Amino acid sequence: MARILITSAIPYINGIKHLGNLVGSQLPADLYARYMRARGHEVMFLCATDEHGTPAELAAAKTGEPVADYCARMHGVQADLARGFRLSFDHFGRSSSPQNHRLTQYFAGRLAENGYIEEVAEKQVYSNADKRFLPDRYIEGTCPNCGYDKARGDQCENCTKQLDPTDLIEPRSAISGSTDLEVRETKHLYLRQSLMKEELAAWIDSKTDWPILTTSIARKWLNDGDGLQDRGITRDLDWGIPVKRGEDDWPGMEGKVFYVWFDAPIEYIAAAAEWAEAQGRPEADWRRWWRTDEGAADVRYVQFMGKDNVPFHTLSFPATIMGSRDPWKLVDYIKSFNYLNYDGGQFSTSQGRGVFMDQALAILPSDYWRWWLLSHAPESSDSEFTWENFQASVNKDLADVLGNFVSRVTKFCRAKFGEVVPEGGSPGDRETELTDDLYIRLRAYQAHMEAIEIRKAAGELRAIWVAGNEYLQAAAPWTAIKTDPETAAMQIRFSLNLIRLYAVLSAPFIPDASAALLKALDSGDDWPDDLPAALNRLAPGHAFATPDILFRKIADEEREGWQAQFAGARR
Ligand code: B3M
Ligand code: ZN
Repeated sequence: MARILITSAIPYINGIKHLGNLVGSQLPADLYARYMRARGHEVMFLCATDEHGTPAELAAAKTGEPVADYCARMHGVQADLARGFRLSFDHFGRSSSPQNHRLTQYFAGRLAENGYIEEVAEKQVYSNADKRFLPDRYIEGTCPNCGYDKARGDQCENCTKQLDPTDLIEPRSAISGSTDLEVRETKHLYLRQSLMKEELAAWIDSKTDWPILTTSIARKWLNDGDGLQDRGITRDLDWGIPVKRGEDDWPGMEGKVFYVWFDAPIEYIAAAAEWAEAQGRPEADWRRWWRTDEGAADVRYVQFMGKDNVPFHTLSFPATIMGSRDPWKLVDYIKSFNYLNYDGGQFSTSQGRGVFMDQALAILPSDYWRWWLLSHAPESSDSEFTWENFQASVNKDLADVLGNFVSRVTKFCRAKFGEVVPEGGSPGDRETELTDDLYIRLRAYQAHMEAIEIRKAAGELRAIWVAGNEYLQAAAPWTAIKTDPETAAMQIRFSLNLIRLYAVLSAPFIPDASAALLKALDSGDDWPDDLPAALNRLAPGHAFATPDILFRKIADEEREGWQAQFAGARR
């Protein structure tokens, strides 16, 4: 038994995530966590909401809530949706937690002690009325290029010209509207990751088994000029983790907070600490996942994320960990994803384009979405969601192949033998052949799951379902029963055991359907380590209940309706 630590990129707090976000991190991480638990490994699966930064402040300003209230509410919304999609986190934390405050300040202190923090003096706009420094996008004024009067300090929305706040004509505070602004000198902290370039490069080079997508992005940023520039890790915002050096105040850093990308990955660690607190467990229980000197040396740590998050996870966060010179666990494997597109374009949160998690669950249960998304995961390239493809996949894979097999077998059994597993004769050549075939397919399925080759795993699982259908078609117990009821009974017993096998193997992809099947069959979910034994698991005389329809088909009109409903922007 191994110990596996799994984290998914933590979703921003400002708004509900779309299906592209879901399939790029949380959902595949859940698949892997479920699979590893099913194989008997000890798993710690963590996620959280990413709550700091300007976007959170702006989103709260829009709804008129204090930002802390906004974040608490949206955390609840995201947690509910995660449950709706059956994401089996051991803990779904918050980057604004006291644990993350402490850890982030601790890391900053360690980095400073080890010479990896530089204090840099910068000139920045200060608002006397607001009594604070203003980030670029909190300054508004007239664009020198096009004359638009609501241009922001970082960019003009009208003509798209990139701006510096000092370029604006008649600049004013976006918070109060005050024009009483001045340029003041202020200090910021920089993480000197350039000092760790060699160390990071050697570390990346040692990861020969990582997906090309991950290492190519890491290498590009490592080697292409600007990639490993020292990064500012502090901001002039109210909402965030106050800049401290461990537990001590940091002179000159009053009123400043850490940059959201500095504290967000530290939340992976903090989420474990939050988990321990929520469970009423001692500190040692979470530290054994994260400190190699306190039990984590044998932990395998796997991260899941979209490709845009790779630079932070291959360079900045490892630099934070390495620079602490403490024995914190570094990631062992990074599974990254390309983008899922929506019907000829991109999913877009800002434009409300595509299907969002809440909308998806309002239409169909989570298994339908899980199956489509995972079996079309954007692994080797971007992939595309279309309603036609979704309909075809659900109708064919889930309803025709898996669903039909289950209902034909159980209904036939109920009609001819009652709701108990019939006895019948001994399995023959056809059953042995299928068992041999399934043995090979099961090995392949397991290998793909272990390698986190999600599409291949889904393909193998589908092939395993198909094999059962073909068997049933060829065995034709509905014909056999007329002349040879013993054989028909054996075939049905074998097929009922196939259903149980399918329920167990499919659980990581479609957990609800799997649980419904196992409940109907009144059986446990132990993994088929011994396949022939697993196919004998439901013994003659074992009672079951005929399950309800597992998956319904999507009709053309329904699909067209959704197409029309989701054609515009989200309202
Ligand atoms: N919140 C971006 C995203 O949701 C960011 C990830 C943080 S991972 C530490 O894609
Ligand atoms: Zn302009």
